[in-house]
Amino acid sequence: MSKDNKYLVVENYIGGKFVPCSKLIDSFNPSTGEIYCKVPDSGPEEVDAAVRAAKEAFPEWSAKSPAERSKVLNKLADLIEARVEEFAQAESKDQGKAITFARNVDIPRAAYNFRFFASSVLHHTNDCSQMDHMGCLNYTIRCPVGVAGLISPWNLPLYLLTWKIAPAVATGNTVVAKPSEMTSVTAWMMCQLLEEAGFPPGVVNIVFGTGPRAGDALVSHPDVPLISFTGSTATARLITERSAPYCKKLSLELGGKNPAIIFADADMEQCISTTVRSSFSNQGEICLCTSRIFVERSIYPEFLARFVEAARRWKTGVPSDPANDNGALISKEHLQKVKGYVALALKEGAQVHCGEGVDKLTLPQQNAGGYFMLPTVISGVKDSSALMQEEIFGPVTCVTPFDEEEEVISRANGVRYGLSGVVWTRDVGRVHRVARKLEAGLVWTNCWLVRDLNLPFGGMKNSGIGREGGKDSYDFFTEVKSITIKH
Ligand code: TXE
Repeated sequence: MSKDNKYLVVENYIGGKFVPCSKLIDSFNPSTGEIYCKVPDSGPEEVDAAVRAAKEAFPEWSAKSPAERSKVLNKLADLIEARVEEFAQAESKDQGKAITFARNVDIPRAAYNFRFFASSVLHHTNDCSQMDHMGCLNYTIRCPVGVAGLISPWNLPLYLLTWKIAPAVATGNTVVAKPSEMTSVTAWMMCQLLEEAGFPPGVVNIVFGTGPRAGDALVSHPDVPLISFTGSTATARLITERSAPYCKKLSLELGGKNPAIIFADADMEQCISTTVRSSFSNQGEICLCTSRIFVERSIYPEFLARFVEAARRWKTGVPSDPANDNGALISKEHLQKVKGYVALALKEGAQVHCGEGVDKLTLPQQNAGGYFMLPTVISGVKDSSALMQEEIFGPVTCVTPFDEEEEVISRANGVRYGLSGVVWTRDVGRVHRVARKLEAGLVWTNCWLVRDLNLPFGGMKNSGIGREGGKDSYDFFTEVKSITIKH
């Protein structure tokens, strides 16, 4: 770890040691627009060194019992939990998110990822079948794959990175991880705890840098047989292409265009507060955020009025202030892109009810250069509009009425994405019907973001390939072998 005169300087963590990088890139504090830290601009050389270290550490780590590995994961969870505040402050500065969100969601979940997989890896069993007529016994075993390549995005930096590292190392793999170049600090802070937790050198290696250089070097490295990626669909396509010559095992967790379907019998109070949260949490920068709200026509006017009122109460401001629900968006470019969707809506004749261009956000002088945007609610948008089709990944949501169950299912499914959906109704039969027909990997009813980590997480269509969580992570991070013994 190092610090130059003015900024934090993040270093790669390879083979149990911090290794400075000669080329650095700037990473910004989204709430001020100023440089927060300098991050390695790693390329093939650094990635190769990390892969070699991971390869070297693999035989010993994979030979340990799950219980031994579990102990190390639990210790790391303890160490993160003891430093929640330190990590939360850094995550909030680096990503722009509200400190309360970092404190209550990002960092506790990062620690829990290690705790969960430390425990779940102890409980898996394999298949066994007998063929008495052949005098054979068949059984399966699962072996770690080798060096796992893990690539994570900027929206939930430590949360999503540890969602990959924890199951990978719990199942006996060693890893080379590459966090987003825009949010490197908490991953680097975690590296400072790995030795104390008991990770042997080379089991967890973290290489920082951009996607096209460090990410691509990892994806196209011949000694990395598995890639777990969370990020955009466009990058996932590139990764699929680049890893194809090596037939790598891929898990792709991508974006969403998630609908909330609100029937007239919904508990309005609950539904409004949860839908505001599902639309705007973390500045709308969560792949599971709601961005299309379908409301049954009979309650549409009332819903819209109350929803807009509640969206206005969702406080945006300086991330370090615990009174704020939202902080700043990740970057200037991203802010412009998100605002561009609001401009497009106006051009298309839609109505903007609150937020961008309607309400004014007052910020302290030192945050004038920050990338802030208010929760924005739009109506009157056609289903074919880019606003209803593309992942905006910001605090913008569109509200539209519907008449029939079949109609709303078909409209909800009328996008390329298929990550998640929320259904609001008290009718149990309808819950089952709609959930079954929605083209989504996850469906919540009368709630949002409730996650049992034992259940599979992932999307259909352009939202991804594969599932992770519990048994699915175990399956993904291991190779199954069928063994037959003639007795
Ligand atoms: O994602 P990228 P970006 C969506 C969201 C957002 C858009 C762009 O719509 O607006 O994606 O975000 C690494 N080879 N989501 O540009 O580029 C990159 O360095 C290997 C959805 O940040 O996909 C980072 O570590 N790796 C989402 C990671 O991939 C490459 C979360 C994700 O970056 C690479 C984030 C390459 N060629 C954005 N290019 C979700 N599903 O949660 C980039 N990377």
